[in-house]
Amino acid sequence: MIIDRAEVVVTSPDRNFVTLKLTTDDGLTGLGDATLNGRELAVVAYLKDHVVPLLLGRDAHRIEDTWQFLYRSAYWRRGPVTMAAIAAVDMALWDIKGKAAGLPVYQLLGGASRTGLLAYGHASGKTTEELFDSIRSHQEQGYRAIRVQTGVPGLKSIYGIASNATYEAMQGVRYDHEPAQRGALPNEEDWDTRSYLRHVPTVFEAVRNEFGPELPLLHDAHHRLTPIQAAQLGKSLEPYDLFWLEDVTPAENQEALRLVRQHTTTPLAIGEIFNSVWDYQQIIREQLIDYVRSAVTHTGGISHLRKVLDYAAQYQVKSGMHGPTDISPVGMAAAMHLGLSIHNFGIQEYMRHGAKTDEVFQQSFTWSDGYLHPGDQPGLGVGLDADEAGKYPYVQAYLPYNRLADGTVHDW
Ligand code: EZ4
Ligand code: CO
Repeated sequence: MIIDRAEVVVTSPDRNFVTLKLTTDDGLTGLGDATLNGRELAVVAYLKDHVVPLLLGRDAHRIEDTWQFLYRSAYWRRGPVTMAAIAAVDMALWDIKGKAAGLPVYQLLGGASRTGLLAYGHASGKTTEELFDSIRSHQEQGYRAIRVQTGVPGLKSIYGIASNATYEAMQGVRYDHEPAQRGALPNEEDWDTRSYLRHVPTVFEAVRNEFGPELPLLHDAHHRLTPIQAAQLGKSLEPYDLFWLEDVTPAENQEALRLVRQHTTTPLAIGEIFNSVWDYQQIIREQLIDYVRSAVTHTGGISHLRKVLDYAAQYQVKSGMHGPTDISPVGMAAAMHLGLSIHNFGIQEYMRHGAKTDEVFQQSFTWSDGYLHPGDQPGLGVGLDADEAGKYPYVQAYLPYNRLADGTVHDW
């Protein structure tokens, strides 16, 4: 089982995706997701120029050795580009090993610890009315846990909102929020923390009054608050019993969460932009968070994220893997295999991909009654149709950014 071909496939059916495809001398293939939203081509270059030449001729069975070799021999460790590239190799090798064994990857990871993965979707609306419609439509699609984001009075555009206008422009294709915009330059959005802090608790009060106490509700503050503002938000949301409050402060400063934790019992989730166990070391050990938001795609693959989650398990911290549309179907499948096998699974984020994406990637996961399951195909259970992929060349796209009223760039 020697790796004798490694191809990097870039395709943009509904958005950009980067996929690594490895082929062994005995004809097995494996897929890995290397999509880094808005910086896709940096990972393509890293893979093509620096990783593919190192893979050819290696034993595809040696997943851990290949991981350590790519991580340590680069000398320049970690970072989103490097760790997405290593993640793709790791996923593709697990896919190949599963096919060689005739088993789905979750069986190789220890077998199923549960029958399905509770998933949450993204409800949003510029107004409370739009938000309620969106929550209802998610419940009709089977979601049993729902993230709530709304417009804030006085702000033109804000993270996390798919308004009815967006929905109509997309001809009803999807009601989820997709932040990356195609175009030569990123969109500029506006931000005002005080308006946000005043408004959000009123929204959760309205949602609880309308939908009752049972429905698990989540919210994402998207890195925009200082520690004391985050503490204030967590405290003001306590009456509405959130499943989690996500990314309250910019992720770089792990110590910030100590202050937040001293003031609120609202559960905290963080880490969608983290890329290694080192980013979590202090916040897990000090029990400053409740959920690990890392995606398999951005955290060095199944092998590394499993180590992060095993470490987290010692502190009763659970998984809450990132699953926006910028994680490809391959990355989502990897998340589902890992989530099914670990004991400390918490919840899986799940936004549906567009119809074109589902034609490029053949998938075998199931979605029923609010639960995901990766299926029982050998490997990850995802195929890539090269002809379909070839129809959609890369399109420049960026995530937006923020400015305050006085023009200062703020965290997006
Ligand atoms: O902004 O995936 O919780 N989900 C999120 C996402 C991220 C995008 C970035 O590529 O915060 O919407
Ligand atoms: Co988030």
